Amino acid sequence: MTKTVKRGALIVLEGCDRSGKSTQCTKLVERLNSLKIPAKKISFPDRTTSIGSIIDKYLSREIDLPDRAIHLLFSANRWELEPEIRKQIQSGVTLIVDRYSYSGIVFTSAKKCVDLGWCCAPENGLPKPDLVLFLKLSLEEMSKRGGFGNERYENIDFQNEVGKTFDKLTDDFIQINASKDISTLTNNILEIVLKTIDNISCKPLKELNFNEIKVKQSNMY
Ligand code: DGP
Repeated sequence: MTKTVKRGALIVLEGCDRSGKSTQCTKLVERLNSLKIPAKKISFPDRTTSIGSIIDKYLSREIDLPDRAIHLLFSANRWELEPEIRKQIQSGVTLIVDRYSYSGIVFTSAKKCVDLGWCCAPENGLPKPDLVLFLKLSLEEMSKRGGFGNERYENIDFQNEVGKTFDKLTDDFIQINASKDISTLTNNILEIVLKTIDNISCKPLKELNFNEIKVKQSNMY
């Protein structure tokens, strides 16, 4: 008799720049692996693909692109990894994803060039995360961490706008106070992630559908 493999969980960490997402994703994968839970990290944008290399040039200001064009490229970057995401999840690997469709929607929407509905449309149908953790950091703390480089979007005014737009989109996010120290934060996040992994058992992976966005449904953790 063939043994059915329990699928992995799709876990997304979102938040403004400098909120510690990448560090927490890495630490989380290490902790899960040390508990013998297969887990891998994925980051968006994935700058290693050909679409990702155009995004990289855009972010480093080497090239300019119209807002709608770059929006669709960020989305295409997620779609090109979609088959791999499904494959990994079905083979039992939990994916810890550093940014996802929510960043895509919010960063374009914060430019105020197109409406939210237009920003959401290309994301519909991508695998829906089992859990979205939003790392929340005040603007004051973000500016203390500072260290913004020369990349596009790396300035406090725009990040402020991004934060406000994320606040409007908190669709079932669990909010995490990102001002805690790194290991306390990892412990907090791990606890929630382990519960999610336990709970998904036989539930199939769903698909994103932003046609009915729920606004303001978050709880501060
Ligand atoms: P990161 O590698 O996480 O630092 O992301 C690079 C920058 O790109 C960061 O300022 C956030 C922004 N970004 C990430 N995903 C998207 C997206 O889907 N669309 C847009 N417009 N910006 C994004």
